[in-house]
Order: sequence, then structure tokens, then C-alpha cells
Amino acid sequence: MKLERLKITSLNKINSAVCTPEYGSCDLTSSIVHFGAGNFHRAHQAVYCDTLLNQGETQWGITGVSLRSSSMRDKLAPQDCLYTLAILGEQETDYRVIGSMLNLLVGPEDPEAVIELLADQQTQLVTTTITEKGYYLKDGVIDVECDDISYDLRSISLPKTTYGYLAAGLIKRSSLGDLPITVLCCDNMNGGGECLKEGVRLLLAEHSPETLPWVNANVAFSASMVDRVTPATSDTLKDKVTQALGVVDTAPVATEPFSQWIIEDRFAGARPAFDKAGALFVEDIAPFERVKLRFLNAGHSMLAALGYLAGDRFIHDALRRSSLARFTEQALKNDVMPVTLVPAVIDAETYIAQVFARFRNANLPYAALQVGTDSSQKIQQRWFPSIDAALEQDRDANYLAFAVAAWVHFIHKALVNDDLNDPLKADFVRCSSSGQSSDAKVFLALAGANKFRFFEHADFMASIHQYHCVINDIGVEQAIEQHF
Ligand code: CS2
Repeated sequence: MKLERLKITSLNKINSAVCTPEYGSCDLTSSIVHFGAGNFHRAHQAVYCDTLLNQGETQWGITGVSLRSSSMRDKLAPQDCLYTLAILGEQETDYRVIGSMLNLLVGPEDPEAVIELLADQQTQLVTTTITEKGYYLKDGVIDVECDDISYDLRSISLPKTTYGYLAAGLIKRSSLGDLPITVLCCDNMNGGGECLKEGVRLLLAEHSPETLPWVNANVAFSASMVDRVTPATSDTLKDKVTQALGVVDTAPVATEPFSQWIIEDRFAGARPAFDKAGALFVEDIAPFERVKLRFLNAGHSMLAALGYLAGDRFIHDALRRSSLARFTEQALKNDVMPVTLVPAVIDAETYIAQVFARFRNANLPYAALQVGTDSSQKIQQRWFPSIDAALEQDRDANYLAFAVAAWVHFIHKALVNDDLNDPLKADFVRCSSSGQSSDAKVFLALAGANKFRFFEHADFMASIHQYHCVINDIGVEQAIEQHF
């Protein structure tokens, strides 16, 4: 029998064990515009919105915007934007159909529609999960020379970047009067709200300086700490979900039971009651971002590099190697913990233990290469600040030096295997001299290390060099055994 596709009219055919939306989509309005409607957003923020809608709210539906490809829209549109969240615990799997995404636009197909939507008074909140590279940072500031930003600096009638859409949308919105709106960063980064503000101001200064005072008065730029491990969707997952539902879903998302969202309480206009769906509003978001990046994400990036070098496909495989597991845990405890200020509500040791338990979940395979994607943009937030802080306190940061050396090998190996997915791939190819340890400095500079003090620290750079040679000679596992 041919199964029906997941959509509003097939919701009543879904197996009763699966949770489905308790609201009807025609009762809803979309007050959120979200840039980057990929898997992470669909497993995280969209779920908080779905919870609010299940509680009877009607305003906080989402219109997603894809900035480049139409593939997500092509999959979701025939499903009325419905999709299944498969929550994979170590033992059990729960399925939940999410209905909070009401529409999905593809920017390049109709930029004007996106700009109109940002200006629409119904829109109260703009959120982003555009990944690190979507902010176009170089050495910590927006790279005005890269192609997309220089394009938007010339014209924002058909913007290329999120900054461009926001600037064009806000110019239009300002012409309608005082209409407050919040722009909230939901990416894994430090100071994402400030960064969005900078980008918007940069483009407005060029295209419409007269809009800047309106932005100061009407727009809040805010940030949040987001956390939920969410791998890419596999074909196995699609089959599993279709079997569990009894209808076909071509765009399910797999995730873990854990979810955390801590939001800077800085809003202009209406603020969704995300706290009623389990989020937490705080005055100061920076310490929470720091803990997440320097423990969880730092550990993830280490396991990705070390695991890939050891021949592991998934993060949980890397953790099955006792040397890699011990190394990563000690790296966080010895090199990161002593130099990282942790908010009073978090106990660092418990946090680290919980992170490792989550990473070990073999029911939710997470590819080392997925974490290794865009690593040049990630390690400058995840590792480098801890290295500088450690050296400043006269600590040796040997674990981090080793991790950096392993990352240089990771780039080389991924290049050779044609596995590297990184915005700087072409630069790595250009600068690489077939695996030489001299590449470490060059690769690190490309990844923004030259803006950190450790780059000029002779002893630390010598340790990287030494570890690079050892890994080269005896492989990553033995190198760890010998030196840690
Ligand atoms: C991962 C994150 O791919 C990566 O770089 O470290 O996506 C990680 O899974 C999430 O931040 C968890 O919240």
C-alpha cells in the first residue's frame, strides 16, 4: 500500500503513539522570521514555539528563510511545513510532529518577499541560525572585503547576507513608524547579538544613515545560548520515522532528549513566553555562551579532530577509545576549567560529565566530519580564548597545544581525502606544503590565531610544533598515550 505524505490532511492517520500539534494552523499567525531554517533550528527553537502553540498561544508561528538553497523548502512545502522530530535517547525514541513553521521562503527566489515580511508589523522577532560563517567574521570583525559583504555594501536591493536582508527590511519598516522588533542570535557564538547589530549598522551607514536613529530607538539586538545535539538527517532516520508514523516524512530531524535555551532578556516589542516552554531569560548571556563554547563545543571539536585522525566516523566511536576520552576530559578539566568563569547556577564538573554522557549516545550518531565542518571558524571561539587565558596565568595549556596540532593534521588529512568542508578550503590548499609542521603557523593564522597572544608565545608554539611531529611519527592515539 502506498503511504500518504505527512501533511495537515494526513495528521489524523498518524499512529496514536506519536505526538502531533494540538492546534490548527489556520488559527495561527507568524510573528517570527527565522534565517537559516536547517536541522538545528527545527530541533530547537521551532520546538519551543511548538510547545507554546500547544499551550494555546497563537502568535508565535515561524516563517523560515533559506538564504541559498531551496532544498529545505522543496522538502517541506509538500508537507505543509510539518516535520517529525525523532528524539533519540540512549534506550528510547520518541516521535513528535512539529507544526510551528508556517512557511518557508527562499531569499534569492524572492528577496522582496523577505524584506516585506521584515517590515510587516505582525513580525516581532527575527532569529538566526546561519552558522559561524554566516557572520563573515575575520579576526573577530566583519570582513568588509569578502565578496558577499562587499556586494551588500554596493546594493541591498537583492541582498546576499542576513545583514543585508535585515538592513533592507529595517529601512522599509522605519518608513511605517515606530514598530519595535528584536533581532535574536541563536548561533553558537560569543556576542552574536552585537555582531548582528554591527553588520546592520555597517550597511545602513552606507545605504541609509538616516535610518540609524530609528534602529537605535526601535530595534533590540539580543543573543542566546542554544544547546541540542542535532545531526544531519540520514536515510535510515527517514525510514524509521515513516515506519513509526505510518505516513511518509522526507524531512525529519533527529535529536537528543536534552535541550537548553538561555536567552538574553533584551527585547523591543513583544517577547514570546519562551520561559513557559523551558527556556530561561537572563540579564547577562556572556558567561553562559562562554561555558557552552569552551566546554561542550571545545570538547566536540577535539573529539572530531582526534576521532577523524584515529579513523572514527562518529563522535561516540571516538569516545570508545579510552585514550581519546581521557584526553578530552582532562583537556577540559586541566586547561579550560581553571581559566573559565562559570555562572553560579552551573557546576563545571557536573556540566562536563553531562556533556560526555550526551556525546556517548550511540543511538544518535553524530559524524566527526559534521563537527569538523567549518572548523577554521569554530576553534577561534572554542579553543583560542582558553589558550590565551591559560598562558596569561602562566599555565602551560599542553592539552590545548596538542589539540591544535591534531587540528592541523585534521585539515591535512581531510584535504587529502577530499573530506574538508570549510570556507577556507581554497586557502588551506594554497598554503599547504604536504603535511609539513611549518603549516601549523600558516593554518592557524588563517583560522584567526594571529589575533591571539599565544600566536607570539614561543614556548606554546614550540609545543604545537613538537606535538605535530609526534602525531606525524606515531599517530594520534600513541602520541596521547606517550605524552598525557
Ligand atoms: C557541534 C555543535 O557541529 C558542531 O560544531 O559542536 O553543533 C553541537 O552539537 C551543538 O552546539 C550542541 O548544542
